[in-house]
Amino acid sequence: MTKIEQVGRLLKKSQSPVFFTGAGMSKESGIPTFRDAMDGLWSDNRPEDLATPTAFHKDPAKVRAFYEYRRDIIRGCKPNAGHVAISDLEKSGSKVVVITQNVDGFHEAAGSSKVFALHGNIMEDRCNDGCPGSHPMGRHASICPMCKKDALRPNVVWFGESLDERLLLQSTAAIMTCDILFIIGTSGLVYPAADLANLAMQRRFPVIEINPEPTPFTDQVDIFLPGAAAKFLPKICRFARE
Ligand code: BJW
Repeated sequence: MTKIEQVGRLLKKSQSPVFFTGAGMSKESGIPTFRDAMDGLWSDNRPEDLATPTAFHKDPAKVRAFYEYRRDIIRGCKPNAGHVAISDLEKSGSKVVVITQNVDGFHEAAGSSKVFALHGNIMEDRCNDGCPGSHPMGRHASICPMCKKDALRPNVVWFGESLDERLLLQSTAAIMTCDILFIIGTSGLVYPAADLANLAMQRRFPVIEINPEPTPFTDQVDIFLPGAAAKFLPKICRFARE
């Protein structure tokens, strides 16, 4: 039996799979990852220069320009076969939960209904001064519609900022109660998200990782599929639905 068949069989038996995804999930959509050496988003930019509250305070124009650049990339891309495979699995009756670190909204766009987007949504803005709510981003807009201050920023979580506590609790609960976990396309270097996957390592359910490169999780998972998410997921999910 191939590894794909093996994983497909495990997924077929599962009632409550969780997919924990990172930037590699959207790589085949054309969105660069964060840390890939050759074409990562930050291979020319240090994260601490762009994705921190301090950076925004120091140079809001530079940070906004970086996010406009990223939004333009996302507007030109769409969910790939991997996102669609996960969504189709849910449509076939499986109680799928997606926990994603990605801010591109592609799991939702592909049709997944239960998505915990831990690091926010890049296509929305919110007020950096704490006005409630988020807004669909306006191109190059920076004035908060509520307080009228020049304080709009992307609705994402920067280094040093806390993640939404409710989302973290819901994600933890999903991992504690799932019966199979997929860790897909994440370097596992950013916390507290990485701790969700670490939590699963004390489990009694299978953990599968899909990534072209080994990560800190690889030695602890049951099955490692070395390669692209968009290549493996359609085959695995199709097998599980048959
Ligand atoms: C493929 C593929 C293909 C390629 N198919 N795969 C504990 C220890 C140490 C530090 C900390 C700690 N706890 C907290 C911290 C501090 C910090 C942190 O984690 N630092 C580490 C970097 C050391 N964390 C925080 O600050 C967090 N907040 C927090 O802890 O609050 C509490 C607090 C408050 C105040 C003071 C102190 C603490 C917030 C973290 C927010 C992260 N935000 C970002 C940016 C989002 C906005 C934006 O998009 O600009 O989120 S950083 C960036 O990394 C982004 C990602 O979601 C995240 C994870 O990256 P990911 O997805 O893993 O991508 P890559 O590029 O790293 O990896 C891609 C992978 O795909 C690779 O493995 C490839 O091989 C693979 N791949 N092609 C499948 N086709």
